[in-house]
Amino acid sequence: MPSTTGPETTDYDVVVVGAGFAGLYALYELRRRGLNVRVIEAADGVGGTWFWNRYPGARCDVESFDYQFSFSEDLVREWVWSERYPRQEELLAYLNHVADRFELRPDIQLGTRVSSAVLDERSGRWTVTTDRDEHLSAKFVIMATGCLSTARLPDVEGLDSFTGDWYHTGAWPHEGVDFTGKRVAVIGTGSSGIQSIPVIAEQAEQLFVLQRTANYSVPAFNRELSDADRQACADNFPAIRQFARQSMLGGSWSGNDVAAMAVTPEERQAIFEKQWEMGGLPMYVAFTDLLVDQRANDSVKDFIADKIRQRVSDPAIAEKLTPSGYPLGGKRICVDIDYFETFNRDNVELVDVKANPIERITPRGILVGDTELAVDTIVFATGFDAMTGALLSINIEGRGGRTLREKWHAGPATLLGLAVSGFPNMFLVTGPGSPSVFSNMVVSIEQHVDWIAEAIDHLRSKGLQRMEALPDAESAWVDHVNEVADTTLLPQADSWYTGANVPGKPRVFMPYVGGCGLYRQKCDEVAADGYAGFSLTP
Ligand code: NA7
Repeated sequence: MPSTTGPETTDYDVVVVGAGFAGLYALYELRRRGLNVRVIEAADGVGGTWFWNRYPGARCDVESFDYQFSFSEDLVREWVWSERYPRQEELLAYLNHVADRFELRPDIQLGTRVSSAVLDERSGRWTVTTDRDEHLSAKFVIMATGCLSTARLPDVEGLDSFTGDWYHTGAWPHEGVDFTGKRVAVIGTGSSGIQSIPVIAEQAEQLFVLQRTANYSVPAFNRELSDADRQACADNFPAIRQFARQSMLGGSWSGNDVAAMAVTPEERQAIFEKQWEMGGLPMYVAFTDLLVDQRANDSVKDFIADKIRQRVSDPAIAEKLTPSGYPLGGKRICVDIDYFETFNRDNVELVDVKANPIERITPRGILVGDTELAVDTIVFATGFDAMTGALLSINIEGRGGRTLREKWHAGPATLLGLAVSGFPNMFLVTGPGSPSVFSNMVVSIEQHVDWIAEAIDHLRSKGLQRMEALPDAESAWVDHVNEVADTTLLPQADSWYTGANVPGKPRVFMPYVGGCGLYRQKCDEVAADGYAGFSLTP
C-alpha cells in the first residue's frame, strides 16, 4: 500500500493519468514489476475511448483479434469476441473484464480529473493535483491520456439558443438516445459520423447529414465470428501479433509487396478488388506506394469513387459523397457498415456545408446558407482536439517552471513520442511523434508501456533517479518525424493528424508514419544503447 506522508499528499512510484487501454496496461505491467502505482481517471469507469464514445453504431475499425491485449495468453484464450469488428459495448466489457481479472481496480481512482502535474526540481518528484484538490507525489508520471479524448464542438454561434437536444459523439449519454420520430441533423462525416449515420437513419423520421468534406470509406464486411475463427486466432495468436508488431500499421492485414504503378491497370484493378473484399483498413496496404506516389494514390481514389457510384443510386449525390482535393489516407480511412447505401433512403438528405457553410445554430435548428433546417436533435460528430488536446488541458510544469503549453506553443516536440526534454521522469503513451493513431493503438500502447517499464527498471537497477530527453536528440527526432511524413502525401490533407481541424492550432504532422516495425526497432536501439538521447542522472 502507498505510504501517506501528510494529510493530503500520498507518495507513489508512478502516477498514471488515464484508465483506457494504455493506463490499464501501464498499471498491470508496472505493478507486476514491483512499483507502487496510482491511476487517476476522469470518467466514472475504466475504458477511455470506449467509455465515452457510446454513440449508435460505435465500433472499432480494427478487427477484434488485433485490437486486444497480448500480455496474457490466458486472457486471449478466455475472452470470446463475438464479431469481426468489436462494438463499443463489447470493448468496454472487455476492458472491465481486464480490470477485474487482474485486480486493477484497487489502484484506480475514478471520477477524478488531473488538473496539474508540477515537477519539484529539488526532490525530483512530481506533484499531481486533482480536481478534488488532492496532491499526489510521484517519482514518475505517465500520461496515458489518449489521442482522441478531448471532444470538440465547432466554433458555431447559437448553440445556447437551441431548444432541442444536442449531443457530441465523443461524450454520448449512457442511457442512449431514442431518435424515433425525430428530425435529426448530424454534423460531420468522419469515422464517428460514418458509423452513426446509418443507425440513426433507421430510427429518425428525417436525417440531415451535414458534410463539409467527403471521406474515403471501405465497407467493414462485418460478421459474427465462429468458434473456428476464434480457435484459429487463439492458436496462432503469438505469430499473428508478432507479424503485427513488425508491420507498418500494427495490424495482421496482408498486403502486397508491389507498387501499384509497377503492374498493369488490369492487375491493379484485380488487386484492389481483392483488397476491397477483405474490408476496411487493409486497403492501405493494397500496394506499397499508395501513400507516397500521387499516381498510385489517384488510382485507388478512382477505384473507391467507382465503388461509391455503385453504392449510391442518385449520381448527383454519389458525386457529392466522393472525396476530392486531398490524398486517400490524408484523413484516416473510415470503415463503414452501409454508410453510402444510407443515402438511398427517402428520409436522409445530404447537405453540403462546404458550398453553403453553417451560419449559426438557431432556436429551431441550423441555418445553412440562407436555409434553416428545422430539427429536434443535433449530433455533433465533429471530432477531437487530437493528440495534444488532453495533454495540454493539464497544467504540466517541468524544469524551470516551464509549462508544456509554453514548450509546445509552436507544435509538439518529443523524443520518440515517449518523452519531452525539460520534463524528466514524465512519459507519454502514444504521444505525438509516435505511430499512435497511424497504427493499431493496442499494439502501439503495449510497445510503449513495455519500453517505459524497461526504462524505469533500468534506472532502478543502476541506482539512477532521473531520465530526461536531451534537447538535441528531441530536435533530431522531430526532424525525422517530419522528413518521413514529407516523403508521403499525407500532410497535404487538412486533418486532425496535422491539427488543421482546430482553428489556431499549430500545423504539425503529429503521428510518426515510418511504420510500427521500424519505430519499434528505433526504440529498442535507443534502449540497447544505454538510452542514447536521454540524460540519466544519479
Ligand atoms: P473527425 O475524423 O475529426 O471528423 C470530424 C468531422 O466533423 C469531419 O467530417 C469534419 O469536417 C466535421 N466538422 C468539424 N467541424 C465542422 C464544422 N464547423 N462544420 C462542418 N463540419 C465540421 O472525427 P471523428 O470523431 O469522426 O473520428 C476521429 C477518429 O476516431 C477517426 O479517425 C478514427 O480513428 C476514430 P472536415 O473534414 O474538417 O471538413
